Amino acid sequence: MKQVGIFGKRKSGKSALMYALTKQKIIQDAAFSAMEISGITRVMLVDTVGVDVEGSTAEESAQSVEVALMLITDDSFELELAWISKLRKAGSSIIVVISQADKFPDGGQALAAAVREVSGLKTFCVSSQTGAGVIELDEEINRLLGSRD
Ligand SMILES: Nc1nc2c(ncn2[C@@H]2O[C@H](COP(=O)(O)OP(=O)(O)OP(=O)(O)O)[C@@H](O)[C@H]2O)c(=O)[nH]1
Ligand SMILES: [Mg+2]
Repeated sequence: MKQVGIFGKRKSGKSALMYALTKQKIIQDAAFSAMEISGITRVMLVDTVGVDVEGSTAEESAQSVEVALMLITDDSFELELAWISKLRKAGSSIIVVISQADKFPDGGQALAAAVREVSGLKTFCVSSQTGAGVIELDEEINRLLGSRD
C-alpha cells in the first residue's frame, strides 16, 4: 500500500492534519455512489514523531513514503529544509504545508511564499481546525500518487 508521511516539528499539527485528511476522505467517499468504490485508492497515512526529536520515527518513514507532507508553522524552517533534501534523496514527492494557517493574519500566505522561494516546492496553507485548504491538499496528494503509478 502506498504511504503518505506527515513530517514536522513537535506540535506542528501532524496528528490533527492526519485526522482532518481522514475525515475528508470519509466525507468524500460517502458522497460518491457505490460505483466509485472500485476507483478508491488505498493509502496509508503515516504520522511521525517530530523531526526535532532525536532518533525520531520520521527517519524510518522518510525511507518508505511515496508522498511526504512537510509541515511548517513559523519562519525558522532550516530543519524542515534539511529534511526536505533528505526526503528528496529518498525519492519521495514532497508537499510543503503551512500548518495551523488560521493562526496567521494572512492565512500563512507570506510564509508560504518564503518557503516556496527557497525550496521551489508547492506549498499549501492548511488549517485542521477550520478545514481551510484540506480539500486542496487532498487533491494534490492524490494527483502526486497518481503520477507515481
Ligand atoms: N489553531 C490551530 N491549532 C491547531 C491546528 N492543528 C493543531 N492544532 C493544535 O496544536 C497542538 C498540536 O497539535 P497536534 O496535532 O497534536 O501536533 P503534533 O505535531 O501531532 O504534535 P506531537 O505529536 O506532539 O509532535 C494541539 O493543541 C492542537 O489542538 C490548527 O490547524 N489550528
Ligand atoms: Mg502527534
